[in-house]
Amino acid sequence: MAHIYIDETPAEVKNAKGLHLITQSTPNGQAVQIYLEELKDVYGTEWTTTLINISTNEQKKEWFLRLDPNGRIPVLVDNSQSPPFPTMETSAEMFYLLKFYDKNDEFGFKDELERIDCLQWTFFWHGSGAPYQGQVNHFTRAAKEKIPYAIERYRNETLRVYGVLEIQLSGKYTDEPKEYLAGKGKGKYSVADMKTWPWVKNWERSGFTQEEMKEFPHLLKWIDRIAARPAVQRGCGSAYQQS
Ligand SMILES: N[C@@H](CCC(=O)N[C@@H](CS)C(=O)NCC(=O)O)C(=O)O
Repeated sequence: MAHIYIDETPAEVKNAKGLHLITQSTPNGQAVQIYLEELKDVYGTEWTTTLINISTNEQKKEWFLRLDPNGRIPVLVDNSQSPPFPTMETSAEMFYLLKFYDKNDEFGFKDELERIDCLQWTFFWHGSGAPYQGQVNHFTRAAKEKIPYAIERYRNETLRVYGVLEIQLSGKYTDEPKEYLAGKGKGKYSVADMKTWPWVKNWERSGFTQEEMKEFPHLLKWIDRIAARPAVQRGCGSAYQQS
């Protein structure tokens, strides 16, 4: 951990006073951006940011790989730890913030079973949502060759996981509709929602139709409910756009 910074590490990263986020405003970047903005509203949390452009492959350079061997944004470093502590993977970064910067569990839970509920919905999107919707974007937009089998497989899988979120939010099997993914009763806005929302809100950009989305009325209302939050708007806003 002592050698996470080298000469090539940008000064703004190694000299940051405390929390520093290296990001680009993609759905993965936005998840952590939104949580930091929420923490600012509750606790006045401060951090600094380095915006990178992943198309230049900055994230594959040694200075970056020393912080995140996976070479992907976002990365959160905390220079207030001794030695400085880097975290990779959005959900782990959010759980780091929950542990060290959200002392009242404002966006988490104190009850142990609700904590597990929050973990399971965060993991669900991390492992079973983001990778599929990411592949939809890749095979429909980025891939040089259009492969119908791959497009159909990942579109269907993404619609299936949207259906899982719809089951949870509609209360189909519990007779208790929820406003948020995790927590007792109607649920509570938490890192599970912040992890999931930046992807799902992009359903149209991922090529899903209004007709297809009609199957998920509770999910669509959840998208609007979260979109109305000022911190969410800032977390996806101009402060994170490359100039
Ligand atoms: N599982 C990772 C995924 C991170 C990820 O895929 N980041 C993308 C941008 S959204 C990236 O950095 N891509 C550039 C690359 O793969 O070189 C997380 O949740 O943090």
